Amino acid sequence: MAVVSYEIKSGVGIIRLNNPPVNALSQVLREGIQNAVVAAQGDESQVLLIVCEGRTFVAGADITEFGKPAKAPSLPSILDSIENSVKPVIAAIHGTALGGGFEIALAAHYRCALASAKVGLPEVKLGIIPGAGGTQRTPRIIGVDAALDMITSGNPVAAAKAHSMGLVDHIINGDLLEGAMSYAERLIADNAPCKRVSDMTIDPATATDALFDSWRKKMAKKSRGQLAPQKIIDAVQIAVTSSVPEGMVKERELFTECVQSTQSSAMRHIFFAERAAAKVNDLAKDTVDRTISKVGILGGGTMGGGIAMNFANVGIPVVMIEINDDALARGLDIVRKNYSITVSKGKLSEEQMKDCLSLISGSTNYDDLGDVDLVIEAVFEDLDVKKEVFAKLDKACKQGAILATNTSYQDVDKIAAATTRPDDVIGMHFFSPANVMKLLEVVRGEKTAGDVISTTMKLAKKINKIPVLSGVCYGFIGNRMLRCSVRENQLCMMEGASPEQVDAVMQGWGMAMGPLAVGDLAGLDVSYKARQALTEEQKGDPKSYCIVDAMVEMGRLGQKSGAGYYRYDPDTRARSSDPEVMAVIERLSAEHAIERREISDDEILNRITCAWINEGAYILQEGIAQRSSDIDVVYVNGYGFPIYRGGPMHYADTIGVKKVYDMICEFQRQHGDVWKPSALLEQLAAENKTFSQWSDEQT
Ligand code: 3H9
Repeated sequence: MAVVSYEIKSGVGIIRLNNPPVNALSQVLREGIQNAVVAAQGDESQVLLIVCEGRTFVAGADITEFGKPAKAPSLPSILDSIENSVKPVIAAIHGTALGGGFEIALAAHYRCALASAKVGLPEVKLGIIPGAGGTQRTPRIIGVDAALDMITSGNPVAAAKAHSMGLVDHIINGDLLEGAMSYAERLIADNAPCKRVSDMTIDPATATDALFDSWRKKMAKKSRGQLAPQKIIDAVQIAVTSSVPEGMVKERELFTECVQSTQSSAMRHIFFAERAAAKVNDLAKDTVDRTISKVGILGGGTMGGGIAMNFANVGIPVVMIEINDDALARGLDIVRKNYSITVSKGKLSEEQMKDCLSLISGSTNYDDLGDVDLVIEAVFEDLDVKKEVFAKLDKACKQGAILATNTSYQDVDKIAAATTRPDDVIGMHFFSPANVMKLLEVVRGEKTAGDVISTTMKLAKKINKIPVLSGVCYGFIGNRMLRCSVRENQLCMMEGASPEQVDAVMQGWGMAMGPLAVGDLAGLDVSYKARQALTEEQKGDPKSYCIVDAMVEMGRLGQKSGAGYYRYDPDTRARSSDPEVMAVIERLSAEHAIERREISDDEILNRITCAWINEGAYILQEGIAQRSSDIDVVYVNGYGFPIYRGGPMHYADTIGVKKVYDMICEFQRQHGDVWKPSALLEQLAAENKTFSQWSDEQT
């Protein structure tokens, strides 16, 4: 079928777009729309209807074309043709009309949408601003404040709400084409005019400088370090005093500036990386997924409860198993409280909460796992305990059930070996809070069956997680790299930095929080306890953990005990510096005969980021991660890495792999073999290649 086809029915000129999978506005589609609209001006049709084949209306510009030389016709010129059409143009929306897709709809004279459709301008999530009138037309319809909310958040708006805001004129229940045709015929009968959004104006009283300033401040805080949100505000402000054609010229300049920025390139990288991460390279083509209709969760702690919610939220029944009635009641209560918080925030209705809760049952008997298709173990992080649990699961669960462990460090192969069916065993490493965090590390054991991997990856998407496949190693992808950066933040403090300096550097660079503040939040005892299970060799250089151990041994466990690297106000949790901590650090430096020195912010940044990158390179060379962008997805979605820097491996590609290699070699000279560069890093530096190029070559 042609990318764009045209026919006239009952006076309606139907322009059908068909560019699977999401009708992105690639050059052929743009050209096809332009030609169809222009040609239709002189034919016998009375109105034009733009409608899409497939699963969605146009989902926006073709993101793969960004950064390449622009090819005519440009989207703004097509929108000119649409808006200046002599006969009314109607956009008929199903699925999602996003970005350039919604901008087409805004240039049309009427918009109708299926009740299930959504519209939105998600460009900000790609580090850009709408570049085809979105910032100029939207505020004319819904006002400046609502437009800023919609465009700076990038969140889609459901059809009913869009209708109430005036963004959509007519809602269709039932068949899209039938509904759109009868709407078009009604417009013909009414002799409806070409209603142009460009003819609308913005009331200046609703668009004061103070309003724009408050949005600038709000976005500087909410999207710290990001360029696009500020440019969106600039563009919307321009709309107040300019005509749409004038405003679009300026909007285009701002759009171009954003598209060319390293921030947008990083965010586009993450967009494609998240989609690539779901793909498993070596699965047999004929792999048939297992059906997951009921799930068992072993352990009703914070983690188990959070995991259970993910399944209930998408209508999959869950049975939670605990060791006794009290523990079970506590577990179910955690879930109830979490849902109540969501209801109180207005993000869930009472009715929805009841539906979800009705899907979660509890038991203290393993026999109640007999009919589940997947069980996820979320018990204490101890290999022996987990092995015992898996031996029991092996007996209790039916043949064909997937047996998953939520371990964050333990050896999935050893856990699998405790069963008679290691091919059914897999790791599902959720991140805390498990009902909120998007990342899911799916850990394939040596014997995990292909259909178990495939089922788990798809199930992750179903429960709205972003899955990344990892092989077995201590800490998998994320925590293994984290250990290396923690080593460096500890050593920087031993050599002269303060917790405040380390946190300020990393937060200032864009991390959601400084690493030491994160430690306080997670609880310093967590890594302390994990370390107790390690041999001296596995623990590494005592200088790299003596500070955190001292904190724990002083009872400074972090926020939960009111003090860690910082002190916390018991009522407000406000953080303050504590001279006692500096005294401990200085004492430990002296005990280890380290002469403290001034450490530059750059050194801290480079040591922490290079520690991630070098370990990431080892992870790639060992085949633990499938591709370098998977590592980026893990860091952006699980570790507070700034999306606009694209993840550690993309960051290395951006600043230059050779430069990173040279820094690491220098660190090795200064600090020893913990900094031994990975062979892969060395190879890429020699060949002047990026991680991304290398990953592409592997598939
Ligand atoms: C824009 O419009 C700028 C304008 O203002 C100005 C221009 C001048 N381009 O997500 P899925 C691919 S900026 C190219 O798995 P779903 C995607 O990579 C754009 N490719 O499906 C994947 O490929 P593969 C503003 C795209 O059903 C496949 O399609 N628009 C694009 O879960 C399926 O995608 C956006 O930011 C694209 N625009 O979700 C919307 N979109 O199979 C971005 C998708 O090879 N898209 N692909 O892995 C989305 O949010 C989701 O794809 C959507 C469907 C909700 C539409």
